[in-house]
Amino acid sequence: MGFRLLDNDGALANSDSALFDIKPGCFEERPFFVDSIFTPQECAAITRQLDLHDLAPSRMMGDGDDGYVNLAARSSRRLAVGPALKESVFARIDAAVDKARAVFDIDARATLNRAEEDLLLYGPGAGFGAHADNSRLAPGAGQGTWQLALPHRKLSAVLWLSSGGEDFAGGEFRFLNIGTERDQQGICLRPRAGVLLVFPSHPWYRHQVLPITAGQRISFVGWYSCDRGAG
Ligand SMILES: O=C(O)CCC(=O)C(=O)O
Repeated sequence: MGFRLLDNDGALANSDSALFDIKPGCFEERPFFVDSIFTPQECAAITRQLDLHDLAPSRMMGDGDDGYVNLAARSSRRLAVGPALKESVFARIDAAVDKARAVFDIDARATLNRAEEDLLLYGPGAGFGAHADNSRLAPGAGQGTWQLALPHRKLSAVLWLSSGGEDFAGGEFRFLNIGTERDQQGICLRPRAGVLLVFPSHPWYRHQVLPITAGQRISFVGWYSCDRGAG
């Protein structure tokens, strides 16, 4: 059965204190969207235009006043990217995210708007700890109870610019709660240059990036709000 993003998120979106329970060891098959939107050659051309030394700490959900925390040194770094390059890459990502709406049963009258974006670089030893893109673990409520922190994020999109096994080793993208009883480790995806992954930002799609053991892994990330049309 299709997964209704708006219905499922509605309760969470309306309250800051809404809690969302995921029990340990609880796996489900839920959809995500994968498409190849750039060729490896295009990815290499984009990478050549980046300054791989212009780095800042990356961020994730946390207890900061604005809902974020900066991550420690053994994590991905945020890369600066000029507006022209960023918009030309995101024009293609935005169009693919719009195509993905069918997978998530998003109402045709709703509009998806890119609300935030990041460009991430991972060197050897770096990874991205398990997290949900719009929620954080509720303080004192025990493992698996999540609290909505960034309600505007409804869909997450990740475009990989480099390939696992070629440009870097390790660095798999792992959904922790998606899969069946058979794959208790969740689903692990090996990034390929030019491939876009789209999934809902809420805690069912909790994910992590496993540590990179060699090379460099680069990804663009975008978060989309979903605004209902009038009427
Ligand atoms: O780099 C990736 O593949 C994923 C990044 C991520 O999980 C995030 O920015 O929230």
